[in-house]
Amino acid sequence: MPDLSLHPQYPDEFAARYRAAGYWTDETFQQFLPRRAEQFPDHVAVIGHDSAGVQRSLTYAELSASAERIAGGFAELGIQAGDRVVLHMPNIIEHTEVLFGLFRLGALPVFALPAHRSSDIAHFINFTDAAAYVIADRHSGFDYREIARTVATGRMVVVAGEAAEFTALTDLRAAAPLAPTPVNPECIAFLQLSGGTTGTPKLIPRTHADYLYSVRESASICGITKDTRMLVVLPASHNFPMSSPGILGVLHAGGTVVLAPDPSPTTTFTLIEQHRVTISSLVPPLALAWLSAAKNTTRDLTSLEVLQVGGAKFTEEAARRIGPELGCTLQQVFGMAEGLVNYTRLDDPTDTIVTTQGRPISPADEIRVVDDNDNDVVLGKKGHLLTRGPYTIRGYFNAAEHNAAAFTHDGFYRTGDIVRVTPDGYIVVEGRSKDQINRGGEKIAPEEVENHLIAHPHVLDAAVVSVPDTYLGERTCAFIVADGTPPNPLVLKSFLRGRGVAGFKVPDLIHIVSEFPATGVGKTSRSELRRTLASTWEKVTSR
Ligand code: J2J
Repeated sequence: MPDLSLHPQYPDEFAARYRAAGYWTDETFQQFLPRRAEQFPDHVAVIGHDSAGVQRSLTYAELSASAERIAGGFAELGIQAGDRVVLHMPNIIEHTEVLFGLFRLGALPVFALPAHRSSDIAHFINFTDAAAYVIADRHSGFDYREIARTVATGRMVVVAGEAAEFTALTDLRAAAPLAPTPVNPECIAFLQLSGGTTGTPKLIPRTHADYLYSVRESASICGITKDTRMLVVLPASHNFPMSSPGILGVLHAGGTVVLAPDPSPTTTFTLIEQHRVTISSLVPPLALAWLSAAKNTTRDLTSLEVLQVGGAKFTEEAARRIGPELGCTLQQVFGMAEGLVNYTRLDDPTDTIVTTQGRPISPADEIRVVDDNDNDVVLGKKGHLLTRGPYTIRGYFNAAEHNAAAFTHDGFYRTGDIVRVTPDGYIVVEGRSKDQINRGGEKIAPEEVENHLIAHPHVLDAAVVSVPDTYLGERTCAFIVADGTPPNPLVLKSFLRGRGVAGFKVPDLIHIVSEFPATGVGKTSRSELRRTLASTWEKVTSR
């Protein structure tokens, strides 16, 4: 049973400072929705398809009432405040209802992404000792109940749609509304997921006070009001569409969230026209897809005022096309689920918007750019980005050993990003030092995939590296040293899927080699090996 108090808290002096400055308030996610429901009872809070594919909308009053009943339903199932609940739903309206139901109860959502499969989910459930697993029945051709059958034994499973042998979400709605046990604003509200650099994804404990601060400020920086209509195209549980300013920023201001059931331009452009959408957020490959589809669309996109792009580096060339071709303002967003989020401001000069990844939300965000020995570099030079501040975690959940490496002794988070800072304080992302692949915004830890590959009887060793890709920015390539007969790449890919590895983590390319080049010994040798192999690949393909 993990002890939630094991997670490193903000030191008292910092907490006192953040409170005194008004960054941290007493508001919690438990109160968040009921308060908005009093302010904007009849305003539409969320529009989306439900698990049966029917488009529905809920006013603030309706959403709040639904969350109360769902909270009561979870309580009747024995789920209590402080319990972890893995939330594994696509962008359906039940996602928002369950999210606020769990907040109401004081249970802690663990935010799985729709693309995660049994291997990830087993880890989230076991590592957090989750009391429940909440899913949609099926989505995009995948039956989530299969995961429940394999990895959620002994946990409550709640299903939006056809529940089969599990508990139906509709049954929870029949419960009496729950009078909640108040929660402390400086306690953990939920667990976000890290992109990961190690064998298993790390979990990010965010508190009510720190997260709500980032949400309120993000809403203000992005000009969110009750007239905002935001299209949520990226997976709703991801930190970007959840909080930058995302679903929570829009609901904070009394605006309307429109959930896109799939990210295709056909679906999203239709929704923009239908609901007069004013803002959306995308990863770079989707922004490229929108640019290309906008040329021939008959849909009216003129309501779109702001398009946020983030999650991976957006090229200047593509960035310059957004304004003229989509008729809206581009906002670059460089953020991370661990905390720090940077935005270009809506009134920044075009050159700043297209050539930088923005500046931090808060005057209290501390930014350091350092060399390999943690010495500050000269302003404007490239280095490792370290950060500390009122909404950046001080440690991952239950990961003492990893935390010792991922944070400095004085609490700065080592982002693993290589950046430079411009004279006016804007950050330009120049690269990465962490062992992570950024496949169009989806983060992959090479070590995790290598561990799955090595489990194959004909794989002696594996190294997963990133190779450049014009559309995704990066793709993955697995170099394999065979044990006996070299495995067929297609067989190897289906072997990984069979082990419950998420589709985006399955290597795009598989390359069999007779042996790996010799690199230095010691702990860093695998990253060294990956770097050597990545450059080998570039040489092979440029021939
Ligand atoms: C280059 N790299 C970027 C950018 C993130 C808002 C926006 C994004 C995320 C996110 C988020 C980048 N240019 N514009 O949580 O609230 C890479 C960096 C970073 C890592 C974090 C948010 N924007 N990145 O992407 O936790 O390497 O959060 O450290 O998924 O994505 O990934 P993640």
